[in-house]
Amino acid sequence: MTGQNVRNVLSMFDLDASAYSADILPYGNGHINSTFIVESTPKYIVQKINTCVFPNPDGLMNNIALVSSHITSKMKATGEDASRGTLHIIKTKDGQNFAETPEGEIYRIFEFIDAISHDNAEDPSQLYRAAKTYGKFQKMLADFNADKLYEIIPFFHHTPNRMKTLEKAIAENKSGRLDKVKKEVEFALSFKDKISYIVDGIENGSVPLRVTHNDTKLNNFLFDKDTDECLCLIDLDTIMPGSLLYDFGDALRLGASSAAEDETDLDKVNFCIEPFEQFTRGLLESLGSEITPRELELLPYSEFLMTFEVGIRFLTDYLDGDVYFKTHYPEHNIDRARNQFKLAAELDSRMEELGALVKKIYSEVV
Ligand code: ADP
Ligand code: GN1
Ligand code: MG
Repeated sequence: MTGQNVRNVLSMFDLDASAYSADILPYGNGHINSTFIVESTPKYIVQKINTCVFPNPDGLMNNIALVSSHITSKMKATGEDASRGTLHIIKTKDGQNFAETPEGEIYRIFEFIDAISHDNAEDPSQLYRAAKTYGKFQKMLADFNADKLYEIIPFFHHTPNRMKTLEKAIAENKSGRLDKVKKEVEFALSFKDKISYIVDGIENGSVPLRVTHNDTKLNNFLFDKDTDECLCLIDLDTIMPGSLLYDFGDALRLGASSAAEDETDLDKVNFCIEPFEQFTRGLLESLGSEITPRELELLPYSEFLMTFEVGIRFLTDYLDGDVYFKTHYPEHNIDRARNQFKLAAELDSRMEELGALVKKIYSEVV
């Protein structure tokens, strides 16, 4: 897709006049949508929505509109400036939350939030600040009526279901790549009995359903580019009822890794305890005794599980022929899977130590 396609789309939206002739450049490192920045004053973020992943743009954009306006009102009520506190949708000239081109492509535009994201933590204290932002996000949404939300991707973090999808991909071997990944498949299947603790908790009520973000990887948090203050969580595409544990684990799978998600030198891919400690501290300071005993107990496990889960999703996509995640070269998905499996194995072996650390932090802050 070229900047010209995006430029044609701009005329459908109600923008500052300078935007229509400004430079348009690809932006960010998301794996799902195609993101561009419009270099006008003010700047804008334009996204072509991936309709294979999000086939209901109406439901998707309605969720984002509801959640972002809820957050905006909460912030305004406490006298805070919401302009960098959540996403702000720019409507089309006919008042819609997205535009459809004659070719059937779906685009949306947000105000550009003057801030940056980090693909990996550069300093463990970023995780403390991210956790505070997450805690605030969670609190602001505590009285949001989850029934208003369209369930964007059912079973999104249902790991046993993700395992079934992997097994189907193995059986079908659509890409013909199965022989190359026997070791990874064996690794994935060996964890089959250890992947249902969160869904079991939801079922038996020990893990409450909350309105959760469901995609809290570090580059979905924005930070002030000068002060590194953590400002907000973006990428609200997967807001749905879910578990706090999904968001905790997903934030740390990259936030507490020593390397990028696609680092191929696995000796460089290690779990770092300090960001884990910082994020846990920030979250527990924010949520206090609102966290249930079972949630507390499963915090370390959730990081293992979210790392393992996305590992099996990358492996599944590799076997399916790279149809879901954006890839930049043929082996990208399997490199990501190996990277996440290395971390997952390390996390699995450190559960006791991390459990003790969580207990210690809880006793200090709550
Ligand atoms: P994807 O769903 O593909 O991950 P995101 O919505 O996360 O797409 O956007 C990709 C990246 O673009 C983000 O990681 C962030 O760096 C940047 N970004 C997205 N929206 C905004 C915004 N409104 N203001 C500033 N940066 C943004
Ligand atoms: C995708 O959209 P993005 O790049 O923030 C994916 C997440 C994965 C992540 C892996 C809707 O996140 O679930 O954890 O890639 N989002 C969707 O990096 O599938
Ligand atoms: Mg993203």
